[in-house]
Amino acid sequence: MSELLQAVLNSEEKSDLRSLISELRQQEKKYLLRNDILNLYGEYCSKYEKPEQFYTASHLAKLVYYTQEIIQEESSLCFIIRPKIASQEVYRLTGDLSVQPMTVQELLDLRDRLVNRHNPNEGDLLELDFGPFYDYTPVIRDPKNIGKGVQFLNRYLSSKLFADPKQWLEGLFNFLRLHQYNGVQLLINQRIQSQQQLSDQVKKAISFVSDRPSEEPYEEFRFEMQVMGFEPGWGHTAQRVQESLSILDELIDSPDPQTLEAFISRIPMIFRIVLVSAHGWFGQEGVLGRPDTGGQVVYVLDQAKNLEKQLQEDVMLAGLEGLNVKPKVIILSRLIPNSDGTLCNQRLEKVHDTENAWILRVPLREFNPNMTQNWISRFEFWPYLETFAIDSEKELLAEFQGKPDLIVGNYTDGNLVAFLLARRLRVTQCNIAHALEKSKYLFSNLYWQDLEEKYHFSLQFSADLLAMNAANFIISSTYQEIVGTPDSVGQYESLKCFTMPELYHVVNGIELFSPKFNVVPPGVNENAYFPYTRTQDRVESDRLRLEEMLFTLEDDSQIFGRLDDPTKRPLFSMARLDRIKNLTGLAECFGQNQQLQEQCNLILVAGKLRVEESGDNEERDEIVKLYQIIEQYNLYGKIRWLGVRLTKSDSGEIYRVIADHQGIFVQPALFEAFGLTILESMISGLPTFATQFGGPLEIIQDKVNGFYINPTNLEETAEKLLEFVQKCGQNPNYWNQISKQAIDRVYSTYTWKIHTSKLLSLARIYGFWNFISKENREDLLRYIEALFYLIYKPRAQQLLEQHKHR
Ligand code: UDP
Ligand code: LCN
Repeated sequence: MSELLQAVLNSEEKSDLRSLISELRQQEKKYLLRNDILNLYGEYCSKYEKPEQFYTASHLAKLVYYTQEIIQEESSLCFIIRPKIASQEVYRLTGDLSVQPMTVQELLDLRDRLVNRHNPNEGDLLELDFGPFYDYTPVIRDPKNIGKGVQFLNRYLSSKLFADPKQWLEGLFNFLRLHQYNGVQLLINQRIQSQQQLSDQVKKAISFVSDRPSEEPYEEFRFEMQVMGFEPGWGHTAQRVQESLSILDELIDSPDPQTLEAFISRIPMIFRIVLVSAHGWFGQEGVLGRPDTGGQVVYVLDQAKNLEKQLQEDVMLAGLEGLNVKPKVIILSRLIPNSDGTLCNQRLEKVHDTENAWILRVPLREFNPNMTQNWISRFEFWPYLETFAIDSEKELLAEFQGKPDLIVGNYTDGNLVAFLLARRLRVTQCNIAHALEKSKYLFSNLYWQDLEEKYHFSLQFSADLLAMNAANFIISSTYQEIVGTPDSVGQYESLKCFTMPELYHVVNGIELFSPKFNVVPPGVNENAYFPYTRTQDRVESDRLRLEEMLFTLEDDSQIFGRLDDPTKRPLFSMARLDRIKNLTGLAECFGQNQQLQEQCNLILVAGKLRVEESGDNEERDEIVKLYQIIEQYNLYGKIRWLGVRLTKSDSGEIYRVIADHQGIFVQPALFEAFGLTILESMISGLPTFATQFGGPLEIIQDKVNGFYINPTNLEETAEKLLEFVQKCGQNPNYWNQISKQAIDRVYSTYTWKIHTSKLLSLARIYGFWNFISKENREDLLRYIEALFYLIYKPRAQQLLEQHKHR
């Protein structure tokens, strides 16, 4: 039984539990979430004047703290307890306070009953269980090591493999023979025919290169190396070749996991990468800030540029330049014929500042030109993914003149396409979620039927389950994206066990302890976003133009509001006008606090100014709401709302102009998966106040290089902002201090260089282990395929039929 419940029941706090339950029974709510439970407990303690110790440190306090949900039934209560990260226990507490553990199935049935969607014929509903497929793969034990998959895998598999030297050496030898570029053999050739020969020749080659000048270019001794059995790929100079061969020599004689990792990271095995970002406007100009087009596009573009750079560096270091090796990165997206002035109707577009990175756009088939010729909301995109993947496969093979070496999916749709492509092409699949929609909408699974018309979560959550289980590895931007924090559930964790009433029950949706998970945060484009103090890199005319645009320009077509006093400290925010971004919440917070209004102006860059110009449900609702708030709190003269689409360089300069005015960046999202704007504002030197719900909690260290806010508590948020502003008034250096620490935080932890070298190293290592251990995932992939055809596809087909009539 739960230790926490047990402790309460075995102490004198049992009677408190009884009275707390009686209070709870007065509540109308049948389903209490953590916040409701904490509030109830707080009220209980103050009503009965409980001492502080009882409120914070009693057994009951601990039970309350770890209880995520309570569901009220007629005569009993169901407690869902999360005693530690990534674990869940469920108990039924009866009226006489006896405790029975509940199975996952019982819990899911109970939830169905709660929404009157229970199927009385037990066993009638499909159960999805991915658990058995992980039974024979290694799992991490300690939750704090979740997200460090590759280190774990390396250690685990190495120890297994090295225990059988014969198998190990054979595997290594076969792996080395595998590599080619455009038909040209790399690493070793036919002159080396056995493992023994490999070992002998390596020693011979080491002694040969050791006698050469360390900086001698590889091309000058290429011929001698070939005679010994070695092809290009070991290094660009004598010294590098010697180092690589010495690592190999050590691996043959006395292998250990670190040496193996160092060796695999040098193997030239990745030259062609596909990054799938399927929905929305994918372009380099004029696309950001639209519904569905935000951080993912920024992330993928920056990632593509940096991957190319890293691949080029690796090619150079491996000594492959003489072979005319040209790494290629393709961003695969959809082609949108009616592209509203953007280049999204262009099949192929070169990525700026790269030699061989491209955006390849593949059109959707013309099921209904009204839909497929235009932008389609990400919530409606599902029916087109399979045919898009089939058509893209042909185009990719033609563009690459062969198969890619790695396919990276982005967001649910891109990840599903990545799965379909990787399955057909037999290529390593990597997933990046960006944001799992399930965490953004409360009860999105329980009430999926009511939300289906607008959001089609049945398709989205199914696609998430399929793609994440199929992926060879997953990269997440934060640890909490996987398993949350001690008091909040992670995004992947939320897909572990849930009900989709009348559709299916997920009893085990994902193995959170699997080594497939790796935390690799993104960076920020350091050419566009840099500290405001770097005046030599700033363009004076841009600064002046943006300063005018932010504070004084009168242009009703794209700017709303005139400031009474433009010199007041600006509170600034920039985001898409999604409900979850909560810019309306920020406006309300500002509206409610007179003192804050006296000290500051509020400046927002967001979406469109007019409902009729928006094609997105949530954006339209938010536009209406923002005007209502401005009216309700009479914010005229104190707020500016810019419905502008900025170029990349303008979006960088805008943060710096706000910093020139000693402004503050506020990110008030109700939930933010990661939050690139936070990196952008911090690197620019802006003190940043960001939501405590989601990724920002890991980016910012509270009160050191930024501040957390709880955007559901408007009064507290306003107070925090005001306190900071007042502190800056008393001590002008305070702003500078936070500003500097924010800049340092980004440069030390969030750079694309760190990201890409880690990503490529992961791709190589997972590729290596797939080859060596002949990991048999065919049963899992067959299960996933079956679910794709039996669940996903029929539902997608239904939606397509609806689209045909639009
Ligand atoms: N952005 C922009 N103009 C806007 C709104 C957003 O250029 O009107 C950019 C912003 O600079 C950032 C990205 O879009 O690079 C948003 O990324 P973030 O991760 O903060 O949020 P998302 O939109 O992905 O949820
Ligand atoms: C999507 C989001 O919602 C953001 O939180 C992320 O920063 C962005 O993608 C990039 O990963």
